[in-house]
This record gives sequence, structure tokens and C-alpha cells, in this order.
Amino acid sequence: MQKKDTSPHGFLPNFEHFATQAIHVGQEPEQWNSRAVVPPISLSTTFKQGAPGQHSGFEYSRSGNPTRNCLEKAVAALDGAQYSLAFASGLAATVTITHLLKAGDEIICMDDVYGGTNRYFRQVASEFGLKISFVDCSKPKLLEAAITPETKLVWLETPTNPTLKIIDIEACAHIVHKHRDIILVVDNTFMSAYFQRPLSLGADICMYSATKYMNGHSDVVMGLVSLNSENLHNRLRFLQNSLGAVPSPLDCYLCNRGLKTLQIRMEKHFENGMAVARFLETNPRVEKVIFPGLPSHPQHELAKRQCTGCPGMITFYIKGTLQHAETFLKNLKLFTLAESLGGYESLAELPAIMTHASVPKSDRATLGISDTLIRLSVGLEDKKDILEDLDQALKAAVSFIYYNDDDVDDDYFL
Ligand code: P1T
Repeated sequence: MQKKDTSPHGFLPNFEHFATQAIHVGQEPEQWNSRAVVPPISLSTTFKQGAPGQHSGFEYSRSGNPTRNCLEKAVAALDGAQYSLAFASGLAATVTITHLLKAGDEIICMDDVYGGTNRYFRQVASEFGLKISFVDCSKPKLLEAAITPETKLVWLETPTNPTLKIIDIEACAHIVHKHRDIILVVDNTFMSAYFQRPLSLGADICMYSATKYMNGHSDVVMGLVSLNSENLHNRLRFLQNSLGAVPSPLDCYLCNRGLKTLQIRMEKHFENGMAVARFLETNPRVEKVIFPGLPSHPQHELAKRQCTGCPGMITFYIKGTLQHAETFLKNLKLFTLAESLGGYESLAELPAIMTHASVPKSDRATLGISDTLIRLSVGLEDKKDILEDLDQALKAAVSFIYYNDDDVDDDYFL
């Protein structure tokens, strides 16, 4: 895909034609007898056959559904992929991909991933005879050293949830593809198809919790998978039908609709996220801010090489203790204290107690998921209101013991 020079803050230019594809691919009115411009929600669970085994492309809604079909075509276009498949949740997509393996195979998983992914691999998949190793793949040499003859799947998430490490997808793909039989998966949930294209960087499978940015309205739980290999696609299509973790037609309709505004939503998330990151970085009540869009992020240069922007995901350490973190979260007025991310509304949460509570405590300590680490999903509200809310909650949480009022730069609110 050609790129044009539009991306701010020194990032790669964005993907050309993205918005046009999001709005039109897979949506052709000619596919419906009614010529509906907006894809109908096809609720029928079954489809009439002309003779036994002779159907019009759809038999039974688990194996294929017209509304799901529209969504899958649009997602494939946005990922620059040949194929896309939709699932009932991000984790349902993860489980289905894992069924490509057999007992005795090994999965190497990035050490910092969504808590539910960690829990599934560690506590469920391992019970079915799969070996799981957690490795810091942000250092590709560690990945190379960890690969064994049993390794069949490498699972990356970049940026990682919640510590926002960036993994060099191209470097990892180079290592993984020295071995013909290892599948490289990238969980692209945080970046969305608009900011990062893992398949063009060498991944075999690009996976999403579409519950987040891809749908973007916090009203659908869904997973998406994109890929180019016909063989892998056939196997996953078989598993999608055999395991049955498919989304409802209504959810497909909603997610398909969400994609229409993905570009403008992501651009605004980036703008608001950058403003919040800069505000927090100079705030005396904040210990440290992690945001790949800031030059202070250890992998900022890699992010600029690999991505076309950053979503509104910001992690920061508040000064003080768990009590200060809790007071901050309780005092937020515009941000909602809730799990999840990627919707139009701003959310805040405490990973150690919420999204990553299932990660073993010692692992959380190694990864830096401490009691003072707060994760923000910066939404699409007015920037000034977002900053004012963070400022008042920080002031309520961290007293003058830690800070001097003169240090606060009111210019942020201009
Ligand atoms: O919730 P679900 O749609 O099943 O997706 C799971 C998942 C997969 N990958 C990443 C990177 C995720 O962040 C998630 C879900 N995450 C949250 C609910 C959260 O608050 O982090």
C-alpha cells in the first residue's frame, strides 16, 4: 500500500485510501436484492437450499453469515490481507488460533500481554498438553534463544498491555521464519489496523480484540483475525465453524459501522493521547509516563519506524502508594473507572487489581505492574476537559508532601 506524508509527530505516513476502503470494501449494495446501501443485519440462522447441498453461499449462520461476510471483507482490506475472520471475542480468536497446535507443541508468548491472554495460555492451554514460555520479545535475541524444535507459535502483542513496550515485528519475523513451521501472531488490538500493519511486517496472523478500537464504541465484544496464507485461512475457517465461537449478526453490523470512522477516531485518540502524555510527563505528582509517542519512550524510534501513530493508551506511575493511586481513580469525574479500552469515552484502571490481577504477583513485579501503575484509555472528549479532570484528580490524590503548587504549568489548559 502506498503511503502519503500526513502523519504527525515524526511518525510514518498513514496508509493511503484507508478511509475509502473502510467505508466501501465489502459493502457493495448489489450484493443485496434490496440494493441496501447500509448492510442489513441478517438474523436468519439458516438459508434455503435449492436441492440438498446446493446453496447460495450460506448454509447455516455459524459457518457463514451475510453481515459477518461484509465485516470480514472490510477488515481484510484494512489489514492489507487476503482473508479475515470474525470471532465472538478477542479471547475466542486466541483460543481458535491456539487450536492450530497439538499436544506437545510449544507457544512462546511475549512476557507482557493482556492478563486474560496470559491466563488462557498459563492456566487453560497448558492443561491440554501445550508448553508455554513467556519471553521478553522486545529483545529479539531472547526470542531467538528461546525457540526449540517444539516451538510452533510465537505470540506477540505490541504495544504490550499495560506497560506499552514496543516489539520489533520485522526483526521477530526474520527470526521466526528461519523455522518453516512456526506461526507468528501479532495481537494488534492497541494500534488498530490504522496505525500498524503486522502482516506487511512479516507476521502470519494479525489478531484483534475488536472490542477495543476496531469497533470503538464499547458496545460489542468481538475478535478479528487477518491473514494471507490460503492454507492457514482454510484451517482457521474450519476451526471457526468447528469450535463455533462466532459473533452475532448484530455485533457484526455494529463493528462494521465502527470501522467507518476508525481513521478519524484514531487520529483524535493520538492527538488527545499526546496532549495527556505531555501533561503527565511534566506533572510533579507523576513518577513516570509511558507513551510510545513521547521521545522519552525507550523505543520511540522503533515506534516511528513501525507505526503510523499511537492510540490513546497511556500508562503512568503516580507518586506515592496504592492509596494514592486509588484516591486518584476515585476522584476522576470525566474518566470512568473501568476495564477495557479503545472506546470514544475515556477510561482509567489499575491493572494490578483489575485487568492483570490473574498474572502471578512475582511476574507483575518483574514486569513493573505495580500498585501505582495506572492505565488510561484517552477518549475523544474535548482535550481541555480531559486534562482538567486528570489535574483535579491528581491534586486530590497526591498532597503537597510530594509537590509544590508553583510547579504546575497552567499553559496546558490554554
Ligand atoms: O475482551 P476480549 O475481546 O476477549 O479481548 C481480549 C484481549 C486481547 N488482547 C488484548 C491486547 C486485550 O487488551 C484484550 C482485552 N483487554 C481488556 C479487556 C483490557 O481491559 O485490557
